[in-house]
Amino acid sequence: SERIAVYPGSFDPVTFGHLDILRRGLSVFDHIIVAVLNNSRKDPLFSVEERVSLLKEATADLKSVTVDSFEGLLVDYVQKKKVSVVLRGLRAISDFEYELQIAAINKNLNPNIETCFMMTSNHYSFLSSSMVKEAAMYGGSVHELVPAPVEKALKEKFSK
Ligand code: COD
Repeated sequence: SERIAVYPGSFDPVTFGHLDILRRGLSVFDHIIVAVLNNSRKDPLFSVEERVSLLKEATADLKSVTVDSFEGLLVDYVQKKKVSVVLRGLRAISDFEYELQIAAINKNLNPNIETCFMMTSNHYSFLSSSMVKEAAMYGGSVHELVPAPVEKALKEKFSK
């Protein structure tokens, strides 16, 4: 049977760090569903439609990837998709506690779902969506951090 994982996140916006985990995840899973959180509590820079669309562009060359969005609990979405594995990336030590908390809550909510962590490549270990947004907001170059359509979308957001 196919090994499928859900790769959830805010992806506000998608960076080369996210894409690195995705590509490497494809060496372990046959198919990955990228699930963008549609969260009204957080205040994202990009709408969920924009985030999904930028992810679709960035993953257009990856046949075994689908991009979707979800609301509510991650474990409910994962179960609805009949998947039992959540894929997450781990960067620095600072990610560990946050990721451990999410994984622990999810395990509590649904013990049948496993979280699988992949270590970030050293090259991207400093990279986060929030740093990218801050750099772009002050006119810094994010060319090496995000795909070209994301760079363009950031420029448009901050030129307003
Ligand atoms: N290199 C490698 N991996 C990276 C990098 C990088 N440079 N940057 C980010 N990543 C990884 C992250 O570690 C993460 O695994 C993934 O990419 C997505 O990152 P983000 O920052 O876009 O996503 P988050 O952390 O905001 O996502 C949080 C969730 C959406 C998963 C979480 O809030 C959630 O599930 N919410 C739904 C409600 C719910 O179920 N709550 C209970 C559990 S918290």
